[in-house]
Amino acid sequence: MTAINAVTDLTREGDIAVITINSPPVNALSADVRNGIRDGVQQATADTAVKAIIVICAGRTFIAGADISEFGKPAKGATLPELQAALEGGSKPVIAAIHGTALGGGFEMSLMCHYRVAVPSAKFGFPEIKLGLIPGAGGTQRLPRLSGVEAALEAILSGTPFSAKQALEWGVVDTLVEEGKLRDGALAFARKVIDTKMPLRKIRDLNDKIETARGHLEIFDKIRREYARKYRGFEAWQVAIRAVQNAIDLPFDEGMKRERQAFLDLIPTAQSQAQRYVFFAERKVWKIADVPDDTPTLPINKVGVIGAGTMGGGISMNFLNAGIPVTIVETAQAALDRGVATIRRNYDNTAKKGRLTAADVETRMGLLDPGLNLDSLSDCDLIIEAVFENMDIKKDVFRKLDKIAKPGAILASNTSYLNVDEIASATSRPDYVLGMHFFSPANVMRLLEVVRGAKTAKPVIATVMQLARKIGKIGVLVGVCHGFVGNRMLAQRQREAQKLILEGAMPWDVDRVIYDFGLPMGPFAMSDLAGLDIGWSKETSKFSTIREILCELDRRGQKTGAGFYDYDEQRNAKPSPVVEKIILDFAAKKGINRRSISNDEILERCIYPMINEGAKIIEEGKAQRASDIDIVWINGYGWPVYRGGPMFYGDLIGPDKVLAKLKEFEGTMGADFTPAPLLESLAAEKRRFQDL
Ligand code: T1G
Repeated sequence: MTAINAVTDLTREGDIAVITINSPPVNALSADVRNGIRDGVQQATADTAVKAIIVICAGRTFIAGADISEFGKPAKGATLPELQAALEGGSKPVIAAIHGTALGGGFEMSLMCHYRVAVPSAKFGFPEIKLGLIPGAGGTQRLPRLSGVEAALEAILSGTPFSAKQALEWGVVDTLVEEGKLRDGALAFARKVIDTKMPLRKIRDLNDKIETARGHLEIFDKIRREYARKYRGFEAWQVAIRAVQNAIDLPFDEGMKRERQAFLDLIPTAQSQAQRYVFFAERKVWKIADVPDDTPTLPINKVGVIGAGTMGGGISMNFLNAGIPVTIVETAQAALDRGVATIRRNYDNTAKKGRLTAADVETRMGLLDPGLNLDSLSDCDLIIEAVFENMDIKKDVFRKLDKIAKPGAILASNTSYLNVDEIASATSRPDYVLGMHFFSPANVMRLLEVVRGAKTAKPVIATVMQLARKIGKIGVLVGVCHGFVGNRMLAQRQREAQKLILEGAMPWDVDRVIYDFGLPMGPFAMSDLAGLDIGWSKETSKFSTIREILCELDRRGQKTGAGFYDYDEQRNAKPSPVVEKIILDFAAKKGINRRSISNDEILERCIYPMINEGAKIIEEGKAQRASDIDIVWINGYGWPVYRGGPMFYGDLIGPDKVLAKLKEFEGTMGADFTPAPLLESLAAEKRRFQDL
């Protein structure tokens, strides 16, 4: 065994050279790994006794892509074109032996080899699009030559890995070897290559699949139509389509050259920087400073859910999906039946779309135990309360639960605003109480705000974070404050939106700016969807806001066919002359001189106070880091991933510019815009939220 460098070694099995890469955690194609492969292949090629070369990885996976942390930094080590020359351009057959996930640059590196073998569990894919990039080492030129153009476009634009079985069908891999016996299987295949004198098969020379697509521009029109909605506001997807089109229209080397340039041009873009930031931010959320990875966790084998309404039902489905039995409790049979029926209907709809079998539906429903008696929760390991958002009601429920639940059971509230410490104070076990704030629809939305109470024990935190991962959520640890992270910042935007429509804008102006910025909908369309009468009642109504007046007029949102917008039968929204008049009259009565308000002001008034509130949240320690806040907004509120999140956006604009604008607004509109001390210091020290 010869050590090529710290992460690569070379061994000989008779006349076969085996280059083994060992660079945990995912053998990313870092400078060291690239150097190791290049130097290993050159050494093996120079060795006259060697007839074939195998490239294989140690650890849990084949190369899972370029090392994302190297992007944007000065290039070092062997380049990808150099690797191509050593592999594809070499004089001896190179076989890539693949297990785990061959992704991005790792997959491309394997396509530079003459042959590929894999274990059946291996996966292949181009996730670059999720990083605001395109494959930059031949993926857009080589994959279409194997899989055909449509399949290649699908793989590159979806970023979703495909199976080894699919790879075999497409000729991406030449054979599948026995699971767990990759090295032996690769050696046997190399033996066959040598003994049967198989040629140096270069994918670059395979043109039949691209020739059949030549002139069929409809392929690209169709894929553009298909992805236009999903990629509204994104840049890289159009660049990817262009690159694949080049594979058809241009000679291979020209296509490669243009792909490389397009890839290099995308790296410094704000979108790719944002999406790469989010990649690491999504992995940081799980790291809790004072709750180390080896903190003991509690077994969660049975869950109780109180309340079978929209939230209770959705919450239950997460655990049923993970094979965890759920006891769901309601106060009335009718409400219970309605809740259980909704869960079954949701599963039936998923089955209709072919994403579940009828048996899967029955398995999940079989794990659900509906009841009207709280006592049935006495053997649950975790009980989640999802009742009406009222402190007294919640404290009453927790008081009862405290008597019923077994020792060591975790009690969680799905409150979206209320003080979890006060709820915990209703029990004798505040160390086993925390918030688990799901987002509607709870079985779909990925975000879970895990609200840490003042007394919540570390094993309870560790247990719930681990459970979040198990039910497919991204858990973000937040502290107790009104509205936690997401809703607390949302309140800033909603407040300004309400003020803007009095000062001169119309609801549809504000919504258009927020929609064009990249969010799925603006504040007023969102209110209409949720219902304007949440927390409103005729009894308490004082006609003090536009929303109250609309409710009085039974314009309660989409559900009544009218709210801030008028809705047609298909629920398409259109600006409402009725609302326009209500707003103008209301402003006049308030003596407000309306003025024309620019789109920039609308955006800054809606977003900058959110960034400012985010700074306060960090100051108060209600979030561990700025990127956690960004993960909350991307996964809970539809903030576009290509803008990285409110705090990343604040860094992009510059804390100094955000501060200056807030001060300007404060000067004319008062304390709603008073900058957070943290923002002041970041601006003064020319630092960013990311540097914290
Ligand atoms: N670069 C750097 N670090 C990476 C990495 C990568 N490509 N992939 C993973 N990590 C780190 C990650 O941050 C974490 O670190 C640890 O590895 C475990 O990851 C030229 C341009 C492979 C499916 O986009 O999808 O190639 O938090 O927690 O859930 O065309 O990681 O422990 O410190 O995610 O088991 C394309 C990204 C790059 C693949 C494993 N490749 N990775 O998932 O573990 S662009 C990707 C993944 C490219 C070329 C282009 C997943 C995984 P830490 P993890 P996992």
